[in-house]
Amino acid sequence: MKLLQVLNGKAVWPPPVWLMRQAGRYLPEYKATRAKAGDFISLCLNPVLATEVTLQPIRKFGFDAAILFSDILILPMALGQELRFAEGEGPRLPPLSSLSGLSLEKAPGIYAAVMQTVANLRAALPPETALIGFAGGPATVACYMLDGQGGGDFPRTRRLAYENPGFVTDLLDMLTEATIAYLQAQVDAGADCLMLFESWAGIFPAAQFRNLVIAPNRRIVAALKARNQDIKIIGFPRLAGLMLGEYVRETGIDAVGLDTVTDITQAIQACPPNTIFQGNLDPLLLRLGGPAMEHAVRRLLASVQGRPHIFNLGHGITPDVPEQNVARLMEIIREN
Ligand code: 1CP
Repeated sequence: MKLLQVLNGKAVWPPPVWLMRQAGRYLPEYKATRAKAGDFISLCLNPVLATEVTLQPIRKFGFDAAILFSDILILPMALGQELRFAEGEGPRLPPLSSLSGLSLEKAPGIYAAVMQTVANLRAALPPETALIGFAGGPATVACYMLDGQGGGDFPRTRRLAYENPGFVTDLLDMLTEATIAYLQAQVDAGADCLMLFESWAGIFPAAQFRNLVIAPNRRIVAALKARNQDIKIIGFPRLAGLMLGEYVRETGIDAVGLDTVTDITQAIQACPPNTIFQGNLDPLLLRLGGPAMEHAVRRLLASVQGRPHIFNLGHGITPDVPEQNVARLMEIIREN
């Protein structure tokens, strides 16, 4: 598996490639399967259909890795918080004001469905395609649990972090333990490596970034590595800015996802030597295609030549991306 070779520090060329949200609404076959499932959550919790949508982009484009089809908010749902996806508006949860009533035993069926999908996937995927298991980072998941929705800068979470830090820390402790168990179960079910999505890491000031993002991520990495000698974990502290180097150093993560705004050459300087990067092509370029995309892809490839690198976007694919641009992207990378 090229992805695992890179995560083990080998400079594979051309680099392995996968795309965040590679299973999604830009693919007509995804929309058809989602319609069959009824709604997004039912799709996530149906092992047969979730396996199918995970495999669709692998069949079509031959990515080097598949990512479990699920969502970071399935974990709060498994812990007992209500979750719904309002059509066209994203997730909605009742904003949390106490931890009572949340526990991993709350909804074991949810947990079991996800693990069944992981097992189906490992059995169905070609041996050269790595299976990535994932969870949201505790700070990012807490943002949705406390604010009840995305779309802004999580004002309730930001206030609570100052006004009731004990509550926020208790929630993060609980989520950290739940995330360790959830990711361990994915490894046991067949995930080849893991990714932690700290998509909203960048909303916190430095001191909170250390307590709420770095410390829980470090605990998760340490616990999983203590139990699984060779497990590799990719972190994605989106919009971490100048905190990126500290994040990589302190968490012990094996590779780090770069958002769109980060200059990869500066990231190389800010992080420990031999840090492995993933990303950071602007998703808008994948929508636009043509010379702008081709130029940026070649420039990114040139800047990582000779390094272990995972080709990806700086954030997820948007539903308006034409499929032929994804096919062209793969051609450019593979003709290198
Ligand atoms: O309508 C649909 O079909 C739903 C769109 C969709 C999809 C395809 C959502 C709703 N989630 C997903 C799948 C998903 N989400 C995956 C599957 C694997 C793949 O990449 O192919 C993964 C890994 C995620 C992770 C996720 N969910 C993140 C972290 C990554 C990121 O994008 O920053 C976050 C923040 C979420 C929350 C979420 N789920 C869905 C939406 C619209 C949102 C974001 C809401 C917001 O803007 O705050």
